[in-house]
Amino acid sequence: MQITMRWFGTSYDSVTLAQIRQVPGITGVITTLYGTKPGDVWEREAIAAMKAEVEAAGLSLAGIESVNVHDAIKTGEPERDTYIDHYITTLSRLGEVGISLVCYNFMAIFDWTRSDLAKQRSDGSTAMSYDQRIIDPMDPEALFKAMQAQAQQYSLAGWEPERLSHIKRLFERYQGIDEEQLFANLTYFLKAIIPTCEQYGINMAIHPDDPAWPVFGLPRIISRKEQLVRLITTVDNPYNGVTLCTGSLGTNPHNDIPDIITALKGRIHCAHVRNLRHNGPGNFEECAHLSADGSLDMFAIMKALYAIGFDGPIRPDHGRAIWGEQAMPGYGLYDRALGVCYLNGLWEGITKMSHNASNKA
Ligand code: DNO
Repeated sequence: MQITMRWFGTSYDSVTLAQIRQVPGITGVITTLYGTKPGDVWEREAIAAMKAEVEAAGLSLAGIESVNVHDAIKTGEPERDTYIDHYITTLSRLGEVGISLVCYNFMAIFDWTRSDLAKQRSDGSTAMSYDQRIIDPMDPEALFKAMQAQAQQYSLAGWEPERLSHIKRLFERYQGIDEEQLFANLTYFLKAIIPTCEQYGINMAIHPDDPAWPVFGLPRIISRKEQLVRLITTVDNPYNGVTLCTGSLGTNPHNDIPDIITALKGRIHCAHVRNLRHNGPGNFEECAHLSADGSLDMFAIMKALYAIGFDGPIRPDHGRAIWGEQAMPGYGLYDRALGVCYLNGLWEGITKMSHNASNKA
């Protein structure tokens, strides 16, 4: 596996590539081309410049998160074919520049959703949290505004201010789209782009729904094991894979993550590994990566990844805000760096134990 961190580019991130380089074991970053909207065709020169910037800092560009999918593709509107063509052009340019991993999601309207971006924790840190009882009385516009207000000056991936102005219209476009229709639109998209992925060797890694249940009555199709397995078997091509995000799948206590990892063997193209704490039905908060701080067994998760021979990029994910750091919610340097050290430690232990066991055998 390759240890990486997400980086939001020079203009948006409070964390620099030079800082990331000093986190033990990190050799690459996951980033995206800023200044583009879903549906845009990415310029080859801009992709190459982004890659060169990362490489000049002594890191590799391990993957793109995300090349976002235009709503017309998700809703299956007539313009979808044009936007799929754009997506294919972007993929081929990424491939020409040597990029082999693309993360994306197929969530309707909202990407990851939280009710609080800075919930006070008993250890004195703050972390992002979600409580369905807070979301229920809100309308989507109010949620959007609350997320923006709490994010202060930071731009939140998936919550770009320009989406707010047409949120009502977006909801209209999703009317009548149920889970089956959304799934059919996803497979239509994948079947169209897979030949390009094959040509350039690009792994597509869908990001699970976060939280892993419907919000505002919008359909959700990447929340559970059966849905993930259905996706990889319906478009049964090695390039059609998954981002194993423990913090997203883990929002639902019924999701057995090591079991999901085993079921997705060979199709997990990258992993976001972090912990969270369940506080009650529809209520969770993010926490330190350490197993003891949350509800997920991080050792079991890393062991399952090791057992399936996972060798893609892995990254810590949302951290707490600690030590007074001012940073984008979830994406400060300090707690994610602690997370990296912990994941490294687990992996080293698992690897050495397994080598010792096979030497004895
Ligand atoms: C949140 C992230 C998501 C993720 C996208 C992938 O922090 O995990 O925004 O990057 O859903 O398309």
